[in-house]
This record gives sequence, C-alpha cells and structure tokens, in this order.
Amino acid sequence: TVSARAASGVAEAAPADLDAWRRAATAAAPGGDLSALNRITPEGIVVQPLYTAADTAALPAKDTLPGFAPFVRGPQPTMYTTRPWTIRQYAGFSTARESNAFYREALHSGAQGVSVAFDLATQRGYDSDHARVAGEVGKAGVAIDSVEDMKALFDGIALGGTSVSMTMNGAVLPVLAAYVVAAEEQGVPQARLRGTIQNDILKEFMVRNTYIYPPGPSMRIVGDVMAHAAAHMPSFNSISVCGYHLQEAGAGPALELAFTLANGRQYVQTAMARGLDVDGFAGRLSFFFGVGMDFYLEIAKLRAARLLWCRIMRGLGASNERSLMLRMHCQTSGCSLTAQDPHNNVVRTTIEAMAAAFGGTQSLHTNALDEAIALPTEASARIARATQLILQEETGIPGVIDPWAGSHAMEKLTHDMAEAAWKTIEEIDRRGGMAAVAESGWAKMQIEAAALGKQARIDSGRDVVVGVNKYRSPGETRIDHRSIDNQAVLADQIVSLRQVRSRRDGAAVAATLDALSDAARSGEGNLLALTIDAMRARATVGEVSDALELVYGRHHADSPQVSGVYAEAFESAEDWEKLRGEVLAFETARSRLPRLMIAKLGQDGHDRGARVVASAFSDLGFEVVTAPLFQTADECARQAIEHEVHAVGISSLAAGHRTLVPALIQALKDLGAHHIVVFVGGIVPPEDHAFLFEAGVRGIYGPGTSIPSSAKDVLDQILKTPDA
Ligand code: 2CP
Repeated sequence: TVSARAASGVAEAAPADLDAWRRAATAAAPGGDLSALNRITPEGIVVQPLYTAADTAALPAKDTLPGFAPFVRGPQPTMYTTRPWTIRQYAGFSTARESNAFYREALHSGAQGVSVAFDLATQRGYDSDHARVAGEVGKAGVAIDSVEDMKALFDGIALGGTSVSMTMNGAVLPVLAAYVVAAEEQGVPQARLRGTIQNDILKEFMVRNTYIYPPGPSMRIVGDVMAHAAAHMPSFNSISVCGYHLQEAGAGPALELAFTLANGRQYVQTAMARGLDVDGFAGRLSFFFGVGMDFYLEIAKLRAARLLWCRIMRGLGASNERSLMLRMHCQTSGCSLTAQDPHNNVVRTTIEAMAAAFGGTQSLHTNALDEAIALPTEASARIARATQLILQEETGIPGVIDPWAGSHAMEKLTHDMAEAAWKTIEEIDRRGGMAAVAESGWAKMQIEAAALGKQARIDSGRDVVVGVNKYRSPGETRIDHRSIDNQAVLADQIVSLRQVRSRRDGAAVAATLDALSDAARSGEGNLLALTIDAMRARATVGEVSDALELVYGRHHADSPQVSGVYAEAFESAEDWEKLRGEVLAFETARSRLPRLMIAKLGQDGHDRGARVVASAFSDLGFEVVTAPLFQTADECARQAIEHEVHAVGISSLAAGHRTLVPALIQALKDLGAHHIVVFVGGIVPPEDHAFLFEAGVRGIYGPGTSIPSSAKDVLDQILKTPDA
C-alpha cells in the first residue's frame, strides 16, 4: 500500500527519474509544451521550473567554502554567525545639526554604522550661497560647506569607533578632506578612520550625473584618493563601486553586475598604471549593489559577483586573499517601491532585504516605505531599520552561512548569471574598455534600452506591479511625509559660511587653493593631501571646487537618445494605435506635431525618468527636445521658447519642485510664453499638488503613471490652450 511504502521510505529513496518527470510535466504544461514553463528574463537568462543534479553536475564552482577563494559563499569563514551584516541606513537632510540628531537617535536604536546623504549643492561642489543651488540646499541630503559643518555632523559620534560611509563622488576631495580634518580635531588621526567614500565617478558619467569635471581629470581625482588612502588610511575603503544606481536607472541584474565589475577593474587598472602595488590597495575596494524583486536572481547576482571579482583580480595579478575578495554593501531597490498603496513597500523591502542577506552582503540599507513619495519620516525610518533587526534577531537567518548553497537552482542560476555578465564584460573589452564605453555613451544606452523595455512591460501590463498596474486600490492611501524648510536651511548655511570666512586667515586659504590649482595643472602631487591642507585652513567646498574648475572646467554631457525600444516592447497594440491616432489628429488640428521639452532643473541629475519619458513620447509620435542637465528656471524657459515647444515636462526627483517649478512658470510668463503648458513628473508628495496646480502646473504624473496615460493628458492640455 501507499502508506506501507511511505513508512518504509523505499519510494522516497528511489533514484530520480527525470524522464518520468518530464513526461508528467509536459502533460500538465500549457499546450503540452514544457518549455512554456521556462521564464526567459529580458537579459536572456532562462529560469527553469525545475532544477536537478543534472543542471549542476558540470559546474566548476558549486562546492566551495566561505572565507576561501573564489568566495562565492561569502568573504568571511563564519559570516553572520559571528558578526551580522552592518545595518547602515543612508540618511541626511537639512542642516548638519539636524542630521546629527537623526544619526545619534538611529545609532541608539539599533543602527550599526552611519551613511551620509549630502544635498545636491554639496555633491556638485557648490557652496550653499551659490545662485545655482538656492532651491536645493538641505533638501535631498545634508548641506556641508566647510569643516565646521562636518564637525557639527559628527558631534558626539566617535569617528574612531563608528564606521561612516559618505556618498560623494564629484566633490570627493573637499568632502573627504573635511571629514579627515573633523576627525583630526576630534583627536582621531586618519590612520584610525574606518568607513567608505563612494568615489565612483564612472557610474556618474553613466547614470547618476553628479560629476563636476570631465572624465580625464575625474579619474585622476579617483586615483589620488585611492593612493592617499592606501598610504595613510589603511582601514578606510577608498571606493565603493556602485551597481545600485545602474539598476535604479533600468539595468537588469546581469548588466548591473557586468558594468559594476568592469568599472571596478578600470579603477584597479588606473591605480596600477600610477605605479601602485595591486595588493597594497585592492583589499580596500568595496562594492555596492541594488537588490530588486527578482528573488532568486538577486541572490545569484551577489554570489556571482564574488566569483567573477576573484577571477578578474587574479587576472590582474593580485595574490593577497583580501584583494581577491569582493565585499559589498546592498540597498533594497528604490525603483521597486510604489507611491500607490505605500504600505506594500514594507513587504517588498523585506523580501529584497532577505535576498541581500542570503546573498551574503556585509552592510545593508533597507528603504523606508515612503521613499517613492518623499524623504523618510522618523516612523518610516524606524520600520526600515526594524526590518533588518527582525531579520537579524528573530528569524534565525544569520545562523546558517550561505544557506542556498547546494541548491541545484541557486548554483545553476549563480553560474548562468556569472556567464551572462561575463559575456558583457567581453563585449566591453571589444569596445575598448569601461572608460571608453562610459565616455562614448554606449554604456548609458544599454541601460536606457533596458529601462525602456521595463517601462513598456509595466505600462502594457506584462510585468505586474501590485497596486499599480493590477489590483489598484479604489481610494488613495495618504501617509505623512517629511518636508524640509529649504529657505531656513539656506539662511542657516549663509550665517555659518559668513562666520567661517570672517574668522579664517584669508591669505593662508588663498595659498592652499593656489597650490591645489597648480597641482591640477602640473599633474604633480596628491590632490587629496593638498585639499586636506585647504580644508584645515577653512577653505569651503565651493572654493576647492572652483580652484580645480579653473584648470579642469565643468563637464557638460551630451548623450544620444534611444529610440524604438519602448514601441517594440509595448504589448497592447490596441492602446498603442489609439494614442498614435490622437497624436496624428493633433497634427491635423494644429498643422504640426505636438512638441515637448523634457527638462530637469537645478542640480538634480537623476535623469532616468526624464530620458525614459522622452524616448517613449518620441516613439508615440511627439517631437521631443531633451534639455541639458543643471539648468536654472530662466535658462530652461528661454530654451523652451527657442525650440517653440507646446509643453515643458519637468522631471523632479530631488524635492526642488516647490521652488524651481513656479520659478519656471514665472520665467515663461515674463518672456511672454503663457501658452507653453508645464507639467511635472517624478516624486511630488500629494500635499504639494494643490500648490503646484495653483502656480500654473497643468499635470502631475507620479511614479506608477503609465506613459500613454500621461501622454494623452498632455495632448488634451495642449489642445485646451490657445496656440502662440
Ligand atoms: C565582519 N568582520 C568579521 C566578520 N564579519 N571578522 C570576522 N568574522 C566575521 N564573520 C570584520 C571585517 O573584516 C571588518 O574588519 C569589520 O568586521 C567590519 O565588517 P565589514 O564587513 O567590513 O562591514 P562594514 O564595516 O560595514 O563595511 C562594509 C563595506 C563598506 C561594504 C566593506 O564599504 C561599507 O560600509 N559600505 C557602505 C556603502 C554605503 O553605505 N553606501 C551608501 C550608498 P576589517 O575592516 O578590519 O577587515 S547610498 C547611495 C544613494 C542611493 C545614492 O547614491 O544616491
């Protein structure tokens, strides 16, 4: 009988008969086609419905141990069993004093490290009192102008004991130097500093856009930071090579992995070309990945990252174990969060955090549930932190090292992910290496094409986002959010800048800044060491940036737009044709196609949304002009008029909309262009909608809005407005 067989265990122990399973599964598969049960990811990775020993028999790296090369199972032999990952929440807003209070409370309540978010003015190397940044000071991060601000930021936080991560790239020199001097004045020498500086400029040129100088000088700066840290800051990670932003910009996991590792390799080669011994600095390279909702593939990605980095570093002649070992920070995916039904974001973040822990991360940021809407509140930040504390202290997850090891599915997916990424790395090599493909725009185009495909799959319902394109809630869930009084922060910063400038020895500051410009010009000396001198003398972030800009200039990017990808991936022919028909009807009514300018204002360089919208609108038949980044409202208004557009779409992701959008509408009016329709997309809290509509905005399209529906609305709004 069945029960007798079960009791004896005979049936359970019988060898797997794969052919019998295939026959049974084929009979059950739709249309009798077993391959219909495979999922093929947009990157071409096949996810099978079942994995067996047959899938893993030939895999080379399936039976390794943690703490030993190639480190697939983690960099430490004991992993979380002796020390869990670091709970490190990225935060910062308003003034240094307010951010300091937030960090102290977080550390008191379970956070284990600090991660500083700087405002866009600081990231782009402007002092708070610069005319270009008035709307952004203290908004999406903390405003730091000088060592005095940095000292206030870490007041009461022992810099020798707490590891601090700083997300700084373009203005890495003055910010890291201010940190070194603030620590020095706390009595902590450079040699004892623990922490990480992002210092990953290549991905800035690819997606994040907070570069300041052109690529060549920017790479010298990266190299100078690495060289200085290798010589004087042995416990400090001099770079955090980022995949996170690539994923946020639209890259799938294999593309994120390939570009990140290739960027990392480029930095190693740059440092080696300057004569640094690879094993002298490589142990302090660190990585940073995004973790999205594709659970198995995200775990596989993190395991594959370590495997490939070990291969790459051996190829570069590294021999020290530490140099071969990839250590990473992870952040749950911001772009997987939704403004609709925001409480669902806690679930998404928990699943992503589990993937990061199963993938063996060293440090983790979990997003707060309101991050698709605004900066986290105290309450949402607390839930985000607790998500990690619960995983660490209630679930037992940290008690088993790399528990997915030996799973046929996970080992095969790790292998397939590594292979897919490796193919792209080989393609990069054929195209002249990472610096070349970052500079030519090829890398950016690959990411953008992936983003457009994803957007079209969501807009046409093929990729499900619960509460957004399926199971939408009939009502709207309102939640509290944090808002920053930007004018008050600005006033504070202006006072402290005045104090700093009035108390210092002006001639001494000028001498240090001249020395910096000279070193930039001659190529001699270490720019970080010289900047530490300047910041110690109380130069400001803006002055150091100016001293270098004098020699290097400011970089202006110009990247071509992807076309046709959105149209190709959009799957609802009926909706598509309907909208195309309306665009053509518009052309008949107005004797020309609808023309739009898609722009970003101020220092907000997060342009993924803007570029996706521009490309998709263009596929829909609009004429689209993409404005250059970093414009003032006046500059943007003039361009809109020059290009004779019907409408300007502003993409705002850094909370500058309350200041910058009304300024644009005013500038258009002042120039007599009342007829140009202004709409806004991006992160705009519901509380700000009435304010913007009153200022004259005609449409607001938040995260989750389908592009065809916003396009239809824009067309209607233009038609309601008399033409110029
Ligand atoms: C750890 N240690 C152990 C073990 N685990 N020792 C023995 N057994 C173990 N099981 C040791 C480590 O070797 C290390 O000492 C120390 O404990 C700390 O551990 P860690 O693993 O190095 O952790 P960490 O100090 O937290 O550092 C983690 C990273 C670091 C990843 C290496 O670079 C980091 O914190 N990165 C964070 C980056 C970040 O926050 N980015 C924010 C981006 P030793 O050091 O002596 O070996 S937000 C960006 C936003 C989105 C934006 O850009 O806009």
